[in-house]
Amino acid sequence: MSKPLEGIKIIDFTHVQAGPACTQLLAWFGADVIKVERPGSGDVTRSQLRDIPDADALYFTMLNSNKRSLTLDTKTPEGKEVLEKLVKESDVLVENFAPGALDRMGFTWERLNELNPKLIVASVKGFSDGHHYDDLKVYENVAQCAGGAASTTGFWDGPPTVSAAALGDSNTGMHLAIGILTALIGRGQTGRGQKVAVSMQDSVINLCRVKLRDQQRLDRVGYLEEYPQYPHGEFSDVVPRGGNAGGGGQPGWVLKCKGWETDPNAYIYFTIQGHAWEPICRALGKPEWISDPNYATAQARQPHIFDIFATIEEWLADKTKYEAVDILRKFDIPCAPVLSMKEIANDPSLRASGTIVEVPHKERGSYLTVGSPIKFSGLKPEITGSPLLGEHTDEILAELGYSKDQIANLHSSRSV
Ligand code: CAO
Repeated sequence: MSKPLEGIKIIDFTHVQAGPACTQLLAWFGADVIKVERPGSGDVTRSQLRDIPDADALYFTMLNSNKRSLTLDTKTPEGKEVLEKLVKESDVLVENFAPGALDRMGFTWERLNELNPKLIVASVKGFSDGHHYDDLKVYENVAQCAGGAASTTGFWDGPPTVSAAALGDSNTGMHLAIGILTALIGRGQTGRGQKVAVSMQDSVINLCRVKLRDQQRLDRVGYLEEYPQYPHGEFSDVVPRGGNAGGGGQPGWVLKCKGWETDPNAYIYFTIQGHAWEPICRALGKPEWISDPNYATAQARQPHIFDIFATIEEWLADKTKYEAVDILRKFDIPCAPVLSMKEIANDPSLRASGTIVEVPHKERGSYLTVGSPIKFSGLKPEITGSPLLGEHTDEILAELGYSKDQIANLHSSRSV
């Protein structure tokens, strides 16, 4: 089966997580992604949080599948020459270096555009160009704090809290992938490449859109009716942390199930959808709540929503999270078990769909990774292992027209 991005050549000048997550996605869909890494060390994640001595760490292998690896010192004249040749033959260059690093290397946008006017140059930075923090180096949690996620996550009596989901890193990579694909379509119309830039702060803000909604509602009316602080607690003038509240028009909470005393994940998420109130009452064996004026409408329920959740927890006390969901699904109630990473790793449905895949690796044996979350009717992304450092250097140099002797010289000058 041919892949839609086949024939698109990408210089993958990325490291750590935000950039690699973007280029990995494009590689799954068929692009030839050439990971350019510093000779000797490579992407820092190759050696970060190692679980097997001297083998590439999972941090690297899980973000760099389906790519080729070229070692290249782009600060030597010989290395620069190789990169220039590559730039002339490529469609996209993706980078997530610290602000100014590519310019200091001599590869400004103007220079890249001069070398190849069709090239799309895609960058991730912590903050957008011109922002008063645009000189900062940024990692995941910095972006979550600057993007409004931390101030609105956690419990109201605790500090701002970051999420385990990579809202700053992988999320920014996904935004960049959309930008690159858009620029590729644009190039089809104009024949020209362009600069595509995504900041980690902006990408987090984009996901915190509903919190900006809430800020404006709070400014206008002084309270937020779906937050646990309403109606008994206090609101200040900023969107508060709402614990596990539903956040939309549907109240919800994480509720204890059988075994919660010893199992940290014996919980379900339970949502009270307005029009599902009747089935909820039936499922819980509380048919009298259906017509009781204290319970019949969402507005009537809100003042004692936590008493309702407590009643549901009593009902859950003798049911595992799986048993509970199996009952509740029959009543069309939106709910799910709280799953541990161990349960996710072993979930047969996730294995069958290709969301969790086991892939071979030359040094590690096989490892688990997350496959494509995007499913197509005409494409089944095949996930391959990540490349070893410099595994494809000679092959890529030969494709660029270098002879065996020239390749040997590049090796001896330590440029590759
Ligand atoms: N050959 C020669 N030099 C290379 C090279 C290569 N193949 N690859 C990288 N380098 C050089 C860079 O040119 C840079 O040199 P100068 O500082 O002399 O200009 C140097 O390596 C270090 O790059 P860096 O500053 O990007 O790396 P860092 O470890 O200090 O910072 C990070 C890491 C992530 C904080 C920073 O890159 C950054 O802020 N990136 C943008 C935001 C981002 O993507 N963050 C998310 C990372 S995922 O959590």
